[in-house]
Amino acid sequence: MESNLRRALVQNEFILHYQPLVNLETGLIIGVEALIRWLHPELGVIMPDRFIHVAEETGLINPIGDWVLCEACRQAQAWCDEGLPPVFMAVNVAPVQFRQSGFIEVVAGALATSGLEPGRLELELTERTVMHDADINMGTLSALHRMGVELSLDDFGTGYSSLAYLKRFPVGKLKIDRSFVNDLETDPDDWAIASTIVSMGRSLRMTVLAEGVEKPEQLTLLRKMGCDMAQGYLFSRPVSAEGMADMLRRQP
Ligand code: G
Ligand code: G
Ligand code: MN
Ligand code: NA
Repeated sequence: MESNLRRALVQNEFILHYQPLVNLETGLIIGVEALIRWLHPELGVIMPDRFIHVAEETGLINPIGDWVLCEACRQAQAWCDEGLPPVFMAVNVAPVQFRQSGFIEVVAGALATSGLEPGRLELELTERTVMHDADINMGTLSALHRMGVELSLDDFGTGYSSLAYLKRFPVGKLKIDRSFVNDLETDPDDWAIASTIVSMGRSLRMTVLAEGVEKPEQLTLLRKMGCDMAQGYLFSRPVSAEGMADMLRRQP
């Protein structure tokens, strides 16, 4: 697997798909999340769940992650140059990648090469990534924030967050993990967790996004709670760059 991953990188076998991030007040797509896929010459499409952990264990996540950042920024700027409605680009960052020395330079390089405004890039970090050695991470988070890059906490609610750090970190968005959204309309505990995250986010002046929204009933409840944004199959599955461009083109 490791040598296959190395070859995949050299031979350009990775591609990005994109999933819309929707503003619940306007119903408009205001951002997209980049999600990697491996187009294996013999095996076909391989999903990230099957190779990201190997990439993390072998350190290959650094060059792969660098490629993702550059490609996502390039694509966001290309859509903008085509005259499509402006969207921000959300990119997942693995713990190892975030902690590599020179991560800030990689981000700066991706922005400089693509010409993308820093404020249109959002880095998705997990609680696990930022809360581990929180004091050390504060420096990296602050530097990214000073560059103008947006930060979000992915899979929120599944890790452990210190509320003290949540207050201090320059993170602007919480992404409610989809495990709390799955049964939102039938499980009162999930409803309670989701609405607590929404209230907390609002109190801390953060944007809250619900992941994994599949049913209109879930969307109705999230709107009532005051959730700002949503993502999920109800709106669209992750699609190719062309598919995403078509979706943006149809939008006012
Ligand atoms: O793409 P899919 O919808 O199957 O994603 C599965 C998992 O892989 C998710 O947890 C997602 O965050 C992760 N993932 C997808 N693309 C990337 C990427 O570019 N980098 C990292 N580190 N993780 C990714
Ligand atoms: O961990 P992260 O949130 O980065 O990864 C997003 C993952 O969630 C991707 O694998 C994406 O395909 C998946 N996903 C996005 N929307 C939905 C949804 O509505 N339902 C389910 N089950 N998965 C979703
Ligand atoms: Mn994510
Ligand atoms: Na997530």
